[in-house]
Amino acid sequence: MTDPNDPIHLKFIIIGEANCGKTAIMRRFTEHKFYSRTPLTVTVDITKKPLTLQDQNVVLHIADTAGQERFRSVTKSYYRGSAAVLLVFDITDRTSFEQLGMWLTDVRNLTQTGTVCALVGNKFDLQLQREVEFTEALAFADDNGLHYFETSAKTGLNVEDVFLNMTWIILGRIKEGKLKVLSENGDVALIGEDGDDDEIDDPDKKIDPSKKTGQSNCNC
Ligand SMILES: Nc1nc2c(ncn2[C@@H]2O[C@H](COP(=O)(O)OP(=O)(O)OP(=O)(O)O)[C@@H](O)[C@H]2O)c(=O)[nH]1
Ligand SMILES: [Mg+2]
Repeated sequence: MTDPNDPIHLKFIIIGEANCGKTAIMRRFTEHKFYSRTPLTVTVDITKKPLTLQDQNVVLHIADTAGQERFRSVTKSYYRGSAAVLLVFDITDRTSFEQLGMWLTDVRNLTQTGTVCALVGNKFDLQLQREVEFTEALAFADDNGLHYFETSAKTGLNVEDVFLNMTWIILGRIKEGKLKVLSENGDVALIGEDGDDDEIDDPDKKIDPSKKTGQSNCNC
């Protein structure tokens, strides 16, 4: 890290099934507001959020992606260079949980080693209508090396925690020299043991999702 007054730009991406609350989480965090009716996201919306952590100024570039299948080929191009992935499902919608494996395959194939991943079970305020138990989601997160949070974009529960925790972890890795920021729009890359940057697109450095289900590129 250099001058703490110079902000570090980090790219976050929010993914998950349509209607699980990705946009609501992003707007709760950036605007402190909740909208009960929101239009579906078409491709990707990027919002910048400045914050200060550990005396370090940071600007998060948050990519809120569309969950609908028809936009997936476009949204896939936004994974690359993300410091953090927030993989969201709706705790009241079992299908959104059952699709997580498919989303994780994209994460493994499209992010670089070192990306921090969080699994976010949203709509906690509707927990009486739960279709996914906390323990089941936590077990899935543990099996796949993900941090697990339950949030409510409606009440604001844990929303800030997700973003701040992920930022905290990334800043720690940057301080340790394990990650470095490549450019102003928040791309990050691993610094290899020999001091060279890992080649992000090297397929040999990717984990083949068909070989092991319990692993991820995410180092969390
Ligand atoms: N009760 C409740 N409703 C929520 C919550 N989060 C989102 N919603 C509602 O769920 C609906 C879908 O939310 P969005 O944020 O638009 O969902 P999305 O994941 O961005 O959907 P796509 O853009 O189509 O991928 C909206 O009516 C939101 O108001 C929450 O925490 N609690
Ligand atoms: Mg949306």
